[in-house]
Amino acid sequence: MSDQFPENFIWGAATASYQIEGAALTDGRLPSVWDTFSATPGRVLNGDTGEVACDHYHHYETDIQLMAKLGVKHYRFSIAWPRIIPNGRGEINQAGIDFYKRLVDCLLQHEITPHATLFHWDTPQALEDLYGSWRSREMAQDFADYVSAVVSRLGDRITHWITINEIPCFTHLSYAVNSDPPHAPGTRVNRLKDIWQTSHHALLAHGLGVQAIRAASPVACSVALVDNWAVTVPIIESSEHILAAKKAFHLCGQNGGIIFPALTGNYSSILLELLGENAPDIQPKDLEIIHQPLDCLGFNVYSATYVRAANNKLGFEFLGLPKGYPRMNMPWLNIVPESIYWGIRHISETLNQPNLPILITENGCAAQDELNPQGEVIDSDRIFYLRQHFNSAYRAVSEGYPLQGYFVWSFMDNFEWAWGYDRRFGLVYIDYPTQRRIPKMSFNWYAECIRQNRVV
Ligand code: GCO
Repeated sequence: MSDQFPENFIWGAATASYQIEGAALTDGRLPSVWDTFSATPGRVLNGDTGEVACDHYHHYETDIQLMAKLGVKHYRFSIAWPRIIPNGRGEINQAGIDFYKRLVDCLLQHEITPHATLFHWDTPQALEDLYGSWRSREMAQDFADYVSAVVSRLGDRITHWITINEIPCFTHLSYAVNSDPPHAPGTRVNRLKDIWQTSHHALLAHGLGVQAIRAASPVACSVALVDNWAVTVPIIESSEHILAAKKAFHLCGQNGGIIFPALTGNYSSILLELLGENAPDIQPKDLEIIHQPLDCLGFNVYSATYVRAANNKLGFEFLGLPKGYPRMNMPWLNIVPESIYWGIRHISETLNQPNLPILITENGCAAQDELNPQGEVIDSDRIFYLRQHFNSAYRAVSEGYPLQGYFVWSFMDNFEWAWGYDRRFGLVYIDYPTQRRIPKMSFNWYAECIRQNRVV
């Protein structure tokens, strides 16, 4: 059991539109690339799609009542671009705006603060068809226009905005030749340069998006980017291995090519050198646009890589994991709770922004949840996972790092991308055939942590 977290520590839960909403063609929404992708045989496990998902579009009131029961005072969700501007650009769909108004009003009635992500991978299919979406620079401006449309209409009731969730996942994982399983649209781009160009366009969209939020918001608001930077953990906490982990953190391409430019205005020089002619084309002013002042940084973290000092040119080496290393129900979900602490410490120290508030915007795990004969889900493995990670967060807070809150992924089971409904990440179990919501044991455990404001 830890000591108490600071009094105003934010405890929340997170979801994303395509993963929970369903109602794929309701009230004027048009397909996103994920609708098309999941309708294509062989793309998503068991042929699952987000067409119905948790049908949150129709059950949002029940879901919010459950959130209130959980005791979270903050909820992170995402707004679906193809609900607001079904063709990606042009006409705004009032019914889409109205849905989010109802959702947010219901949250506010329950004294839950909304944190809205403006893009969580559901690119309008129309833009993919028009110009290959993120392969085109046009996307950045379309995104900014969409952001203005949303913020000018919902900014009276939402004051916590996140531009984009995890840039690598809808750029590199969506277009790279070797990504497995791929993400939508799953269009393979052969040139490395073209792949880096997609993430550059997404960064540009983020920068223009920040400007659009600040211009459109009728009230003062907080603006964040959510990233899943790669975390390097010293295998032993001695000065030599800590230094090695820090060097490795700097050298991860994913870090140098996403979070570095967003926070410093420059791609890491090491990455650019490494990429050579495969580096993206960067137009004058791009880096200035990308490097917008932020009020907060969102950190999505599930695992990490161990590093040790080594007698080689780099001064470090990444360590593979032994065969029996503990892992949750995903190939990449190795249990490395120190990821929370080191992820925060590296970013604060490396990027020289010691006071930029950080929120864990996602952490959680898939487990092989089953209903027992009494109709309960006793997910002690998820509790184990979360407890270790909460303790790591407590360490970061108690050492003075600017961690201000923690959103568990996910509030409820949902459509886990290429894994469909096969992997469950929720605190609430969804019985998909009946849409019944069943809080798991981890729900009760988290409720108690929130009540006591400490790890229990
Ligand atoms: C992510 C996504 C989530 C996933 C979660 C588990 O950030 O990867 O935001 O949509 O469902 O991470 O894989």
